[in-house]
Amino acid sequence: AKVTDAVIDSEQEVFSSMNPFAPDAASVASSIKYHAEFTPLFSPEKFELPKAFFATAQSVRDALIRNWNATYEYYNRVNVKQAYYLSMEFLQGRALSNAVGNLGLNSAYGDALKRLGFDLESVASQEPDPALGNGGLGRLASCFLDSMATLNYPAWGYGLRYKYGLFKQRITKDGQEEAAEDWLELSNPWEIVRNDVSYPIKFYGKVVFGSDGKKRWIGGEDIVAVAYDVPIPGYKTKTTINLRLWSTKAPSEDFDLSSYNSGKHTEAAEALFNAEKICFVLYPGDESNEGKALRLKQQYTLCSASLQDIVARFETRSGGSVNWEEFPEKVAVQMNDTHPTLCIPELMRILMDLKGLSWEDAWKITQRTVAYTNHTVLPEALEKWSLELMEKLLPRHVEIIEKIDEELVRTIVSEYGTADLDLLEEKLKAMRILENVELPSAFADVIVKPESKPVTAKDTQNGMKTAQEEEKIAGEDEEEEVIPEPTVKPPKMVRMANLAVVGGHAVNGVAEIHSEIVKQDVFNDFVQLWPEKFQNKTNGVTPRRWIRFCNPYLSDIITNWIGTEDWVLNTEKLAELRKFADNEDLQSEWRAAKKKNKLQVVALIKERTGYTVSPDAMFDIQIKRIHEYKRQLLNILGIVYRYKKMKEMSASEREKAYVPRVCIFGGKAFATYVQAKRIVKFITDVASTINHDPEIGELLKVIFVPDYNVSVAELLIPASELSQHISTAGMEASGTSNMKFSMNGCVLIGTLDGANVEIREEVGEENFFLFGAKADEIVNLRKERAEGKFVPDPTFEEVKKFVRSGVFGSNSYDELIGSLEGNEGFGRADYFLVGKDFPSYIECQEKVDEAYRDQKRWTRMSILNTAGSFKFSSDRTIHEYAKDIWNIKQVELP
Ligand code: B1H
Repeated sequence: AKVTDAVIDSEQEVFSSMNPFAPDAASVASSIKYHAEFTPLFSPEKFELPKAFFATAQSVRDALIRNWNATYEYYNRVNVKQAYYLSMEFLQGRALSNAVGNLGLNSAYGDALKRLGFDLESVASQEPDPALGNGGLGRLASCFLDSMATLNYPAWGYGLRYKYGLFKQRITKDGQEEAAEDWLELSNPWEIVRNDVSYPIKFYGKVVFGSDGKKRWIGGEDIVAVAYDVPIPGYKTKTTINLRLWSTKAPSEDFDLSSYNSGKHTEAAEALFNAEKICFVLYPGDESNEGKALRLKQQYTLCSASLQDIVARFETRSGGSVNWEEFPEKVAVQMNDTHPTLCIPELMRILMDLKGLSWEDAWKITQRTVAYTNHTVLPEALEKWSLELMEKLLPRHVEIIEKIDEELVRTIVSEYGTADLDLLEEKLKAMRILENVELPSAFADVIVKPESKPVTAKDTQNGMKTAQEEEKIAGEDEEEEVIPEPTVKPPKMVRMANLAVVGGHAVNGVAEIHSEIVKQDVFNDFVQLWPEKFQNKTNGVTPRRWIRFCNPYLSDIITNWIGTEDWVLNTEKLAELRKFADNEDLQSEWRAAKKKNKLQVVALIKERTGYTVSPDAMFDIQIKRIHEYKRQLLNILGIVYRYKKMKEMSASEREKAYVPRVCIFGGKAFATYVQAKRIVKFITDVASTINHDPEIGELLKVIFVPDYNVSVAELLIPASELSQHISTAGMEASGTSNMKFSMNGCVLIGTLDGANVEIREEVGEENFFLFGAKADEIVNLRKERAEGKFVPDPTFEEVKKFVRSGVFGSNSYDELIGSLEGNEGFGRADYFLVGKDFPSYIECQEKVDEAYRDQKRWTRMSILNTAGSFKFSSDRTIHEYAKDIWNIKQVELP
C-alpha cells in the first residue's frame, strides 16, 4: 500500500500531540465497526468494500464534525472578520484520503482497516469523484479551501449542491458520449444537512412601495434554499472550515394536496419539481455563454442564500447592537468569476429594502465588501444576460442595476466632460453595465445623442460572426444585387463583468500576463478611472493533495533529502533540492519513484482502454478541457507528423531518431461544442491506427483516457515526464495543471501563456521547452492572415495532406482540417494559429527527444522543476488574497 511508511509514522507522532481526538488503530477499528453496523446503507450480513468505505468515512466524519464545531464556536466567540468564497463550482475530488492525511491519521486508519481485512487505498478508491466543476476554475476553489483551513484563515466556501455531476464521458467509435453522473446514488457521507438553516428565494413577481415608502419585491415564485455543510479540514491543524452548499426545494405548502387527491399527480407536484430542478446539474459550460433562465436562477440562488446567511451571521455576532457600517470589517465576499455577480444588487437590496439603509450607505458597504476575480479574457465567455429575462426574473435587481449604471454614467461624464462627444460616446459604450440601452433620462440633455445608426448583428456578437454572416461571406462571390444589411434590433444586455468591476473594491487576474491583459485590454477604460482596484493574484495548487498525498514515493524522497517534512507547509524549502540536482543517488531514487508511478498508470491504461504500454517509454501528457484554444489539435498533429516520418524510415533509423513515447490525452468536451468533439474523435482515430501498427510497436502509442477527473489526474500527474501547455498565447488565463506537473518533477513544453511564463522564470528557462508566437504578436498574425500574407510551412502542408489521405480511416476530417485553412471567417483561417506554431512545435519536440536520451540531464531538469515550484502553492496565493483583498487575519484555535 502507498500510505504506510516511516515518514507518516513520525508525522503521526508529532500530530497526535496536537490532536485531542488522535485515536489509535484499535479505537479507529471499533469506530469503523460501529458505523458498519449502524449505517443503514447496506444489508447487515455483508461487510464488503463499499460498506467499508462508508463506515470509514463516517468514522472520519465524526472527527471532522468535532473540529468543525470547535472552529465555528471559536469564530463566533471572537467575532473575527471572515472571508466568503462564492463559486458556482467546487471540484473537490475524493475526500477520504485527503481528510485522513490532513488529520495525520494515516497509520491509525491504515492499521485499523488492516485489522478488519481491508487496505486504506482500496477503501478510498470506492469513493465517487463527481464532476461538480468544469475544470481549473472549480479545482482552484477547492485548492483555496484547503489552504484557508491549513493556514487558519477564517474563511468559508459557498456553492450549490448539484444532484448530478457534469457528465460521465464514454469514448466510443463515434467519439465522446455523455451519460448522467449520479454521484449521490449511495448518499454522500461528507455532508451534514442543516434543515434549520434555510432561506426563502424569490423569482419573478413585482416591485411595489410599502407603507413606509420603501420598495418591496412581492409575489412571484418562492422557493427555499437549504444548507448542506461539508467540513474542510486543514493540514496539521484543528481548524476545520466549512463549504456550505445550497440545495433547493419548494416550500411545503406548495404541494397541492387537493390536485393530488383529485388524481392530478403531476400538476400537484409541479412546484416541487420546479424548485428542485434548479440544483439538478452543474451548467456544463466552460467559457461559453449558453443556457439561460435556469442558469440565472442558479446564480441568484447562490448569491441570495449565501448573502442572507452572511447577513444573519453578522447580526447574530453583533449581539443587540448592529452597526451596518462595520459589515465590511467583518465580511469579505470574493466572487469567483462573474457567475456570482448578482451578489452586488442582492446585498444592496437586502441593506436598503430589508434593513432600511440609504442608497449611499448601502453602496459604500457593498463596494467595500465584494471583490471580483476574472478567469478568462475570451470575449464569448464574458457573461451577459438579457435585460428582458432579468427584468422578468429579478425585477428589483434590475432597478438597482439601472441605478448603478446611471451613477456610472454620471462618473464617466464628469471624468471625460462633454467637449469631445466622440470620446465620451466611446467610453460610455465600453464601460456601461447596460448595453444597447438608452442613456438614463437625466443625461438626455447633457449628451446630444449621435444619430442612432442601425446596429447589425456584428455589433452584438463580440466580433464573432453569426451563422447568417458566415453564409453571407460564403455566398459573397455569387451575390449580384446589393441587398441592404438586415437591421436587427440590438438586444438589451446586462454586462456582468462591468457590474463586477464597478461594484467591487478589487479586481484581479490569475497570472501576471493575464492580469496585464486584463488591465491593458479587457478593462482598460476602468483602469484609467480606478487604477488602484486592479491586482494580480497568480493561482496556486495545494501541495497536500497535489504532491504529498498523490505522490508518496516522491514526497518521501524530498523529505529525506531536505531532512524535514516542513516543505508541505513551507514550499520554499523545496528550493533546497537544487543543490542535489546532479547527485547520482538522488537521481536514481528520483527515477525509481517515477517508474513506480508510471507502473500504476500502465495498469490504469490497460483497465480503461485495453491498451498495453511500456513503462520505459516517455510519458507525455495533455489533460484539460478540450478546447480549440488549448490546442489538443496541435499536439495530435505533431504526433501524426512524427508517425509519418517514422513510416518513411527503416526500423534502425526510426529507433535512432526517436525516443519511445506514450502520448496520453484526457479531458471532456462541452456536450454541444461540435469542434471539440471532432478533436476527441480524431485523437481516438489516430490512436487506433498507430497503436495497431506493428512497424511502430512501442516507439509510439496514443492513449485517450476516458472520463478524466481529479482522481485520474492524481494518478497521471506523478507519472508524467513531459506535459503539454500549448495554448495560443494570451488565451489561457493561468492554467493550474501546469503547476501540478512541475511540482511533481514533470518538464513542461509550452507557449509563453498564463502561468507558464512564471513557471519558466522559477524553474529556469533551460528546464522548460518553449515554442510558439508571443501574446503581443497574435493580433498582427491574424491580421496578416486575413490579408492573405500567411505562408504555411511545408511541414504543416505535409501533415494535413497525410491526414486527408485516409490513413486514419475513411474520414477525411474536412471540418477539422478545413478550420486550419483559408484566410477569412470564423471557424476557418486557423484562428488559434495551429499552422503558425506548428514548425516551432515540431522543432521543440525534437529537442525534447534529444534531452530525454540523456537521462542524467533529464532527471536534473525534473528535479529543478520540483525545486522551482515553491511559488505555486495555493498557500502563497491565499496569503496574498488575505492581505491585499480580504484584510483578514490568521486565527489559531486555542
Ligand atoms: C477558467 C472559466 C470558466 N476561466 C465559464 N473561465 C464557465 C468560465 O460555466 N461557465 O460558464 C466555467 C469556467 N474557467 C479557467 O480558470 C481558465 O481557463 C484557466 O486558465 C485558469 O487556470 C482557471 C483558474 O483560474
